[in-house]
Amino acid sequence: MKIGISGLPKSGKTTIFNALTKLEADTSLYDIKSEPNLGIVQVFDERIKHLSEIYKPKSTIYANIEFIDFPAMSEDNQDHQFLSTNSMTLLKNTDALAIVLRNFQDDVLDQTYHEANPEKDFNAIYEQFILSDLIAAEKRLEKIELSYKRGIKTAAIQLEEKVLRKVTETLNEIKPISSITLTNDELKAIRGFQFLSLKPILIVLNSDENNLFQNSELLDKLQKHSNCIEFAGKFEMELGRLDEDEAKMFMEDLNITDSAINVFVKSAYQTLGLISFFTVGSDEVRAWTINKSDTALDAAGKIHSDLARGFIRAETFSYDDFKTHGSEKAIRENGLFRLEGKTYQVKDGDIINVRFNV
Ligand SMILES: Nc1nc2c(ncn2[C@@H]2O[C@H](COP(=O)(O)OP(=O)(O)OP(=O)(O)O)[C@@H](O)[C@H]2O)c(=O)[nH]1
Ligand SMILES: [Mg+2]
Repeated sequence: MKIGISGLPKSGKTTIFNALTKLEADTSLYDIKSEPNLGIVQVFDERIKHLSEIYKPKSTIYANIEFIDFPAMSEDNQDHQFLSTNSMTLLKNTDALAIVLRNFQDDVLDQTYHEANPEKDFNAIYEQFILSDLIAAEKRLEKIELSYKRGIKTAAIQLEEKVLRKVTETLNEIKPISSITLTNDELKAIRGFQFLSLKPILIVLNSDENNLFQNSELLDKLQKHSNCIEFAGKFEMELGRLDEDEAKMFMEDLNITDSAINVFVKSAYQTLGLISFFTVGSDEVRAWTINKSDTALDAAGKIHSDLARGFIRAETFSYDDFKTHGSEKAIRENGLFRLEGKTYQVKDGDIINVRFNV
């Protein structure tokens, strides 16, 4: 899964990136960088750790998240090209965006930009996403008109046109594409555009350690736009450099109960509607990430296309049952071992072995 970290200049994007990845990318009050930072983080899962202890596999594979920390978007971009073409392509290729909003006071930043105003900043960013989408959609509509004039009028193009008309209408009302109800076919027709205002958004309120957890009113307002979490970015980044016991002590001082990455991952899975299923064995214990609504067939395809093509059934039991009973044998004896078909809706924590024949 790829998550882009985006936001206005000096909102603390790279600081949050460092806190999440434990990398040490440059943060600065003055310098402006133009290239993104990349980092990959394993998604720690207690369940995988436990399964690995029992199956003792040759390899244990956790899910991972790739973070891309983008250069800043400007606040009042005249030509709406808020990122270089290269960065824009990277941004569009993400599965979700984490939008960092500055909620800390800093004399230099207050003067150069304005005093921290997270809600205003969020709206400014969202408007840029909407404008960028609108430009792309309108460009395509012009091309479609040209095709029509040349006599090219396939069903696919007509569907695309119909959806793009809906899209531009909504964007012109300064509303995101995610606010339109679209069928799967309609979504497919515009998937290639990778519209920004269609992406799941996770808001990261970057507070000062002095005002952390004192922003409930603001959080409520932001929550209306999208899932929102609050970090003291700089403090979290510094915590990442301490050993575990030391970090724990400092966290207690600020009433922080969980690491930034754990809080982030939980919220990201929720925002994106994701769950985990596991495969186990003496070779490999592994976590897989799928959508909440995915079926056993989707899960099989996630592992390998052959498994979906030759799908026979999914031998399934739940991690919780496994934890309670301690072995696959006990799971079977207690009638908790299930044979599921293609349309079975996979649940978070299912342990699956796909029987297939190709
Ligand atoms: N007090 C305080 N300062 C912060 C916090 N987060 C970031 N800063 C400071 O703000 C400045 C900018 O931080 P960066 O993380 O580089 O911000 P950025 O959004 O990546 O900046 P650009 O990529 O240049 O737009 C640095 O001087 C940070 O130390 C915070 O939570 N509290
Ligand atoms: Mg940065």
